[in-house]
Amino acid sequence: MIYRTSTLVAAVAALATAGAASASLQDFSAGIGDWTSNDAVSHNAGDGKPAGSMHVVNSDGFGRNSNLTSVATAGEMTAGADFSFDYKINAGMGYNGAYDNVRVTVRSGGNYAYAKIGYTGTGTIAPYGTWGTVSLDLDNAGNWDFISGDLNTIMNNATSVDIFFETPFGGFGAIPWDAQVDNVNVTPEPGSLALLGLGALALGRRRRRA
Ligand SMILES: [Ca+2]
Repeated sequence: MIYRTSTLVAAVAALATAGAASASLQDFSAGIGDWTSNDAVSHNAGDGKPAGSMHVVNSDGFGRNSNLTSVATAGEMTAGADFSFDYKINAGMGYNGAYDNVRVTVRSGGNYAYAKIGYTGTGTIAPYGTWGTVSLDLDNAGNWDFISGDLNTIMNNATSVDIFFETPFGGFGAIPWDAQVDNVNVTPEPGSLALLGLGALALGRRRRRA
C-alpha cells in the first residue's frame, strides 16, 4: 500500500512538472512576442488586463477579418490542456458584436481545427469595449466546429495558433476591426489538478499512518 502511494505521489509530481513545462502565459507586458497579423498589429502598452496587450487594426480596407497568428513551439500545447485568452473588440462590423465571431484555429501541418464563438458559433462574444474571455478544452471535440484529421494529433503537434476577429458575412466592404488580446495561456487539463488533489490526499493518509 505504501509502495502504491509512493508511485502515485511520484506520478503526480511528474504530471505537475510536465504541466508547468507546457504552461505558457503571454501577458504582453513588454511586447507581442512572435505574433503576426494580416493587418496592422502592435503592442498597446497602456491598455490590458492589466496594462500591456496586443492590438490589431484592419488596415487593408477590404478584409472580412483580422487574424493574429503565433507559432506554436513543440510541447507548448497538449491535447488535454486548455487554451484561453482575453479579448476586447473596440470596433467590429457593427451591432455591438451581435454578428461577429471570435475564432480560434489550431494548425498542425496540413490539418487544422477551428472553434467559433459568437454569431455562427457557440455562445456570445463580449460587447464592444468590454473584455471577454475565450477558454477552449483542446481535446474536447465538442468545442471545435471543424476538424480535419485527428483532433488529439493536431493539438499534440500544433505548429501555429490563429485568433480571428471575423464577420461570417461577405460583401460588406471595409470592416473596421480594432481589437485587443491579452493573457494568452495554455494550462494543464483539469484532470491533472484533480490528480494533484488525490496525490495530496494520499500523502496525507501516508503521513497519518506513519
Ligand atoms: Ca497584459
